Amino acid sequence: MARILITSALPYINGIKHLGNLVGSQLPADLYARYMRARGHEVMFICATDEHGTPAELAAAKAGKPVAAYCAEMHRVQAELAQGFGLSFDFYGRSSSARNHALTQHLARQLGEAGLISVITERQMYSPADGRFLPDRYIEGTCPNCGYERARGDQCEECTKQLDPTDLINPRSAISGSTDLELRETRHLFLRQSALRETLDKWIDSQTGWPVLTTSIAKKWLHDGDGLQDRGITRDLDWGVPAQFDGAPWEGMEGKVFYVWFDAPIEYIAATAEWADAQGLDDSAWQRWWRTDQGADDVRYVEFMGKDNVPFHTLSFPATLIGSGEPWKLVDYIKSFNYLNYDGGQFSTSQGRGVFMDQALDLLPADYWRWWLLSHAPENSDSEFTWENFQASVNKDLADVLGNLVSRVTKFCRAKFGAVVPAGGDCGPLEDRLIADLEAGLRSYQTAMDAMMVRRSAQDLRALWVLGNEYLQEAAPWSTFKSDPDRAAAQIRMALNLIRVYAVISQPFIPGAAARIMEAMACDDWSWPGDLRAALGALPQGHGFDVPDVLFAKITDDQRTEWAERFAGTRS
Ligand code: B3M
Ligand code: ZN
Repeated sequence: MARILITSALPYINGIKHLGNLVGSQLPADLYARYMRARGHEVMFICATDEHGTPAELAAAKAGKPVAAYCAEMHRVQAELAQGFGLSFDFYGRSSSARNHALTQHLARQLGEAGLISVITERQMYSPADGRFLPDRYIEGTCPNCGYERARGDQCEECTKQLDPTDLINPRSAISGSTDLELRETRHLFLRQSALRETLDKWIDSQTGWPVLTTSIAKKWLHDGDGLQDRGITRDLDWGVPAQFDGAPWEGMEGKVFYVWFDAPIEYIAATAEWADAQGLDDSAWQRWWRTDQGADDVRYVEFMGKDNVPFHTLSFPATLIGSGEPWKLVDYIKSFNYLNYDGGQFSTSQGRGVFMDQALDLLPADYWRWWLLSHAPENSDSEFTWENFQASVNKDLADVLGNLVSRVTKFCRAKFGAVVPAGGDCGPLEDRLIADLEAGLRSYQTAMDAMMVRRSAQDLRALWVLGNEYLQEAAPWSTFKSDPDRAAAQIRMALNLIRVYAVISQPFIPGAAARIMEAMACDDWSWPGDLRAALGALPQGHGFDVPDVLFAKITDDQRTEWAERFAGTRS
């Protein structure tokens, strides 16, 4: 049994996330966490809301609420939606927690003592019209790297380059739209990442098997142009972790806070401490996941994120942890994703384009979305959500292949043998072949799941469901029953057990349906089928069951057309 620490990128607090956000980190992280637990490993699966910085301030202002109240409310909303999607976090924290304040300030102090922080007087964008400095997302303009016109002052979403507000061409205030901007002097703390460049380079080189998407982005920002830049880690904002603490070594930081991207990844650790606090456990409970001097050397740490988050996780966050000089656990594997597009364009939070998590759950149960999103995860390139494609996969994979099998087998059994696993009859070569095929298919599925190959895992799982359908087609118990009812009993016994095995192995993808199948089968043996032949005998002769209600309803053409129209515009 291994110990596996899993973190999903922390969703910004600034509103309900769309399906593109969901499939880019939280959902595949949940798939992996569920699978690893099902295989018997000890898992710590952490997520939190990312509550600081300009995204939070801008959204609160738009909602006309104080930032703290806005964040508290949106945290509840996001936590509920996460639960609605079956995201099985061990803890869903808040980056505004006391734990994160303390740890962020602690790490900054460590970095300062290591000589890795400098105080720099620099000129920042100031807007007389708004009466304030405009850091990060308070400013928009054209990306100097790729020409994207809606780049924000912290990062270009299009090419992933980290930016400073002063880098933007044709800058404008995101608050007032004012282009009357001037440069004013202000003092900030800078993390001397350039001093860690070689260390980071070596560390990345020592990581074997990272996805190309992850490594190529990291290497690009390590080596392109002037190489890794020192980064300002404080901001002229009110809301955030104050850039000071008892005995603060830095003057001129009064009234300033740490940059959101400095404190947000630290929340992965702080949220684990929040978890320990919530459980009434002491510090050793979270430190065994995060401190290599407390046993975290044995932990395998995997992070999930969209590609725009990769530079922060391959460079900035490791720079913080390594630079602190303390024995923090570093990530072992970064699974990153491309973008999911929506019907010929981009999903967009700011423009309200696409389907958002709350809207999705209003239309259909979580499993429908989980299945489509995971089986179409944007792993090797961007992928696209279309209503046709969604309808086709739900109807074929879920309703026709899996749902129909469950329904046919349980109904036929109830009609001919009663709602119990029938006794009598023997298995033969047909069943031997089925088991051999299932064993090979299950091995392939496990390999894909172990390697976090999300799409391939979905294909492998579907192929396993198909084997059951093919078996049933060939065994044809409805005709066997007429000539040899005992043989039909053995076939149906096999099929009922197969349904239980499907629930167990499909649970990471479709936990809701899996739970309903198990409930109908009156079984709570969720153990992974290590020995398939034995697992296919888990439901003994005479074991009672219920016929479940329709597992997956088909999406009709009318529904598809109606939804496509309803979600064609933007949400206000
Ligand atoms: N909140 C960006 C995002 O939601 C950011 C991730 C933080 S992970 C520490 O895409
Ligand atoms: Zn760009």
